[in-house]
Amino acid sequence: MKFSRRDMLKLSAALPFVWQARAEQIPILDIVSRVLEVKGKAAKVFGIIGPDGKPGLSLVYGQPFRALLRNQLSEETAIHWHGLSPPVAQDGVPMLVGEPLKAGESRNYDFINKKVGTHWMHSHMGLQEQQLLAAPLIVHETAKPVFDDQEHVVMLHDFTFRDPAEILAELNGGDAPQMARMEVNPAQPGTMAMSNDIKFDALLANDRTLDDPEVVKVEEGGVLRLRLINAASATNLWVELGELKGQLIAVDGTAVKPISVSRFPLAIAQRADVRITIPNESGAWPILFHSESSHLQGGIYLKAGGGSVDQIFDLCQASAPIGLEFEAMLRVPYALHKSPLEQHETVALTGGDEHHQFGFNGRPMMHDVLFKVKQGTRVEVAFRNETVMAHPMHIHGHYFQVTEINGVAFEGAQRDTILIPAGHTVKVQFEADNPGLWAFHCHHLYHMNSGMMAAMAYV
Ligand SMILES: [Cu+2]
Repeated sequence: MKFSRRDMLKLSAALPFVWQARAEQIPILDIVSRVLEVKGKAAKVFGIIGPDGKPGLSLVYGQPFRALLRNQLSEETAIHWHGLSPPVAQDGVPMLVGEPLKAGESRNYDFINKKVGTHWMHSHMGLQEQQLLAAPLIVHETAKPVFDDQEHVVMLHDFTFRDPAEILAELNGGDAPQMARMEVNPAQPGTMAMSNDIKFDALLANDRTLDDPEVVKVEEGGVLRLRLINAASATNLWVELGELKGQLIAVDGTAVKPISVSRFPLAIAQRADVRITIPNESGAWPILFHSESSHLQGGIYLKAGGGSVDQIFDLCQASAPIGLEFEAMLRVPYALHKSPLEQHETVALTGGDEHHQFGFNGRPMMHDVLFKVKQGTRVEVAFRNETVMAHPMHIHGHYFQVTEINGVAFEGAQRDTILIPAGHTVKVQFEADNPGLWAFHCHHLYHMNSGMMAAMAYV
């Protein structure tokens, strides 16, 4: 095909428009302040609104991660793409690499994304996560669902009307009223568990309380893929499917060998994908989320046909602390590529005195380097919890396999966040394949801001 000069002129005239159209396709993520009504009271919170006006962002596997992040707040922030493994400069931890996003500032993000699954984005700045500065980040396998008739994302938050800075100051000051009583774990006599050291006002599911729940319309006899995200700052959860049965197909966005579930734990920052077959009749079924070791619950309703939604109160019997029985049942569905295992690290989770000071290996940390890894090797980390509380441990930029629980080895799930209950030791292994200075921390916001925030470097 030959172009005439006239064609060339037409083409070059059209080019800026082509370029402009492509530029306009970059999704905009707006970090905003918003007012939420919780139990009849107004609360000022944050949020991240995506290009379709809904929270967060959906991508399709194979697409690069591209976004223009605009900070509409009057304070600085930093957004971490929890579950993706970007180059470290785009990971959103400015205390380690890069700069915070100043008030009114915009920034472009552009990297190759190799992950599918249910992920999320959240502030890595101060205590903003407690003020709901978080949103879903979903990477679909294909543009159209392959297996599931319908899908629904549920983001969970522990909510307080209080200023989180006040809560942290109170914890660090060792004020008694804020501290919950230690409860004995009936499943493991002799061990204590105290993960909910803060009293919350509500458990929100997609910003709603259980007395005014979200009602999701489903098809009689259909299949629903629930993508659950525990975005709580300090609350591990039990998921209760009630009369419904589900197949757990992924944790932290990564496939596991499917297992049947009706009740299972979801620790802080973890995600779970559950396929639920809706009964072949009209009805309404609650999916409930119980706070570990407290009386709060949240939930949503699935409704088919003319089912009626009953009122459920947001208080329930206190649930048992979360152990590792469920984690021990999870398996990777395929053989993993494994580089030679060259490095073994032990990280003791320590602290928890009356001033709520935590740390690793006996000392409080704030972005200190805990250990260094060599690129191209496989690294094992043993988390040994010497405190009386559970800690959801998160390593940025990498995916680890859970390989051992209290001395019992197995081919466990691939995750980015693992709960280490009090007194337990869990080993994980990962490929050191993403050079940088990476955050390595407890995802309990108040532990993280009380010394459980370290880093992992490359040699
Ligand atoms: Cu912790």
